Amino acid sequence: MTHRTITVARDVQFFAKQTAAEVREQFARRGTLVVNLLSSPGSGKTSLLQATARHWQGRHSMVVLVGDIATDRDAQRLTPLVPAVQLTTGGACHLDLALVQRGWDALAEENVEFLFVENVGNLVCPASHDLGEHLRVIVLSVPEGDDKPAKYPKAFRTSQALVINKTDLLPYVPFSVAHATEDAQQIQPQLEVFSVAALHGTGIESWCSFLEQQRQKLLAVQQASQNQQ
Ligand SMILES: Nc1nc2c(ncn2[C@@H]2O[C@H](COP(=O)(O)OP(=O)(O)O)[C@@H](O)[C@H]2O)c(=O)[nH]1
Ligand SMILES: [Mg+2]
Repeated sequence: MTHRTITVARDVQFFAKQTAAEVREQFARRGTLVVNLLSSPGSGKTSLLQATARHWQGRHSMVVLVGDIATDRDAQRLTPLVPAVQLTTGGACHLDLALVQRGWDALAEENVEFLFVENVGNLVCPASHDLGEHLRVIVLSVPEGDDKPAKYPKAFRTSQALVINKTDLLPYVPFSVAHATEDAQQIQPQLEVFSVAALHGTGIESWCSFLEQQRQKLLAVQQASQNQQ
């Protein structure tokens, strides 16, 4: 049997990364901050979005694209509060850019300040897919254990913020916020950390202020680049 070696001189995800960068730029020009939420199933992504929507009601515009393998239950939970579209992957363990784009087109919303993409619950695959987001946020809940940052480093390494949720359960479950934070920041020193209990609205104000600041930064960069042209 003969062998041939083919040298791939280009990153196999080159075109996907290029498209994601273009999408990021388009949303920045519209003034929309795109936030990709990653976590294992049940950590509280939808609850965090519900709490965020309640906190901002009437003050900031947000929309949600919510990914799941099956059902539109999360979209049903969100639509009484904000425009939301369910993205059903039919088995795929993560969202891709094409599906997100379809969801965005289906929303047909204008002047959106915050676009949240709730990824499929999974701490592995979503970490490898750029959805054109400006901010990647990982949600870790207290009952999952504080060892998860060290066990799933890529998800934490590629995120800019960590939300520790279900802190109301700290008296009942062995979990050290300090330990989880230390491990996560060892992997990603720039990681901003928020402790919340989404179900009760605890800590939501600082989380929302952080998002508002991130959008202001995006607008400032956008303004500076327009002034240069
Ligand atoms: N005790 C407690 N439960 C929560 C909290 N946030 C979410 N939950 C519960 O955790 C479960 C999963 O939440 P969900 O938002 O669906 O998680 P997702 O799968 O990441 O979107 C639900 O039963 C929520 O009511 C919280 O802050 N404290
Ligand atoms: Mg959900």
